[in-house]
Amino acid sequence: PAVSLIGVPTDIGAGARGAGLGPEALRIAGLAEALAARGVDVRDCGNLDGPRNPWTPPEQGYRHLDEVVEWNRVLMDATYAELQDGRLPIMLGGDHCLGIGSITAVARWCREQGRDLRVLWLDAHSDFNTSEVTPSGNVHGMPVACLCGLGPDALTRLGGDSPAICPQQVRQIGIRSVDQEEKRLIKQHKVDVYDMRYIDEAGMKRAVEAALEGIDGNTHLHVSFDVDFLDPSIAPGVGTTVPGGVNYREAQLVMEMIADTGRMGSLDIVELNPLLDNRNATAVLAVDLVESLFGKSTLMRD
Ligand code: DIR
Ligand code: MN
Ligand code: MN
Ligand code: MN
Repeated sequence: PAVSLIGVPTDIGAGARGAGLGPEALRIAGLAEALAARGVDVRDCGNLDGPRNPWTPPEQGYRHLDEVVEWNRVLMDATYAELQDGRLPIMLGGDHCLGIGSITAVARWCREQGRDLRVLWLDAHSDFNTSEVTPSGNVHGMPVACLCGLGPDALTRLGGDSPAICPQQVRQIGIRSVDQEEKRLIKQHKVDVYDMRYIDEAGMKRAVEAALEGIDGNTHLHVSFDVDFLDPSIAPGVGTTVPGGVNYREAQLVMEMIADTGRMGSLDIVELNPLLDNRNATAVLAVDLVESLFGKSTLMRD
């Protein structure tokens, strides 16, 4: 396989500064080298450029909306270009608002290629807020809603058509923090959620099997990996930690099961904030998990 690393150094949609340093933290943790060691052809496209963070309060339910739109426009074009070039884009975030641009591009490409898109959203949060219900105004809490057509035109119509995807294409795993009104929206739009209670009761294996059900050789899997999916004890380098998260073994299992499908076509790694980290441990763990996503087995079976 051939992958392209796209650095998206922004914290424009987050509630804490520092996620903009995520791309460099992932590079320093050896992401490109780890993939190359697995025989992957790696192109590092460097970092995208976008507006600086004005760090102003929300206006009409959105913080930094114009800047969020601009970053996502730039990312959408970059993602689409790498897909057109036959490569698997890996977005090095950056906060999770970037999922709007990356997935809008992936959805367009899949439509043009006649491929079925399935989005796996690995996260502590559902990211399904709208300006009416958001408790924070931070757009990193809204990307799934925007992609499904709920949000400002500038974001829902980033790729022209809206919605970019429908809720039935999304599977969420690891969820344990959903705001009150956001919960109502998730139920109303019937998003398929495998929350921590499901994982505790049925196990991660069953959750991932259910989330991957129905995929076939024509499926493009987009994995949107928010590192707060992981338990804070193993992944402290994130602005919005939530206790009770996915442990190391469960995380490896998810990644290996995704690798086994052979269908992953694009990946976001988001919300990594090295300012809050412990000697870059979270980026190192993310690289370990990406190795598993690309077929490295925990038991070194190959
Ligand atoms: C919270 C936190 N639900 C919000 N969201 C996220 O502000 O909308 N934190 N995504 O990572
Ligand atoms: Mn998220
Ligand atoms: Mn999150
Ligand atoms: Mn591994």
